[in-house]
Amino acid sequence: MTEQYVPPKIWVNDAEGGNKWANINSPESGARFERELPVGEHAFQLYSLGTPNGQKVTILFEELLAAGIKDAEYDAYLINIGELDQFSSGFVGVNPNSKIPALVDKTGSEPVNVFESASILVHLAEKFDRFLPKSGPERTQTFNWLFWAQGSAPFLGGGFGHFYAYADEKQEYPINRFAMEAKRQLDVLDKQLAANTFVAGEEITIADMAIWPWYGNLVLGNLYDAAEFLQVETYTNVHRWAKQLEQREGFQRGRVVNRSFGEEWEQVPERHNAEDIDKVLKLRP
Ligand SMILES: N[C@@H](CCC(=O)N[C@@H](CS)C(=O)NCC(=O)O)C(=O)O
Repeated sequence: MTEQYVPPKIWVNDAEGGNKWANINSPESGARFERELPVGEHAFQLYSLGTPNGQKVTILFEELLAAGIKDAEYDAYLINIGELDQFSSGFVGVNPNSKIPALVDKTGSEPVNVFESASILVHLAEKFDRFLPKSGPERTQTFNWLFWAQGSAPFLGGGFGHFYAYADEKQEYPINRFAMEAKRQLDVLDKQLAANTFVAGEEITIADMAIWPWYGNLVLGNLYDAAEFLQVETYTNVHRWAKQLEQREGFQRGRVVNRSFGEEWEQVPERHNAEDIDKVLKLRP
């Protein structure tokens, strides 16, 4: 049991606390230094990192390209959040919230800044009329599960993942609290996928692309080394769905973009054309 913490009357920024990620945190938003973002030749400029939130968008881009939509070509630049790239004036100019992913869409007369991963998914899905039903109950279902992902995953990542994998000191109370919530969420998803091929019904949608990077990676053993702790194999429907999506070309390609960590064959820090991914996936054993 750690020493009892009594919150002071007024919160103070205790920079001593935390771990190797603590220097990211600050109670203030905004740019910390001047630097422009690089710009490539395609109409879509993505600034991201291959974490689950980043993978959502690169999976959608690669699914669009795999569907033969050539106008979905994009440049993807690495934003290394450990190096504090998200606090450059250029990045903050696109996303005032300083979090990946962020997109600049230059297809119109004026560039459009798009941030928040779900907003980027909707923006691209509407632009290309793919993976988001135009109307009716299927569209509502897609939004239900897309918003479910955005509301739920922070408890998995910022809650469970933070205390189980990243915090220097392992504390029973938060780990118990968030393990319980992570398992409850997996159970919700498992029941939905018992009755449906994909999360929003019988067609793949952007909701699958938002949920797979978190919950698919988790049950496939790719997240936080927590598969055994959470007994993820008991969620058989989530596992079936995760494996099914893992086999798709767009998922295999999208999940490796903007990664500068993991195995050699899953690291494509920058992507400017299909070959950038091809040459790395060739190294896969
Ligand atoms: N709700 C945001 C969350 C994005 C997010 O949390 N990004 C993390 C990486 S996965 C980040 O950029 N963190 C950097 C920081 O907090 O400074 C979204 O869905 O786009």
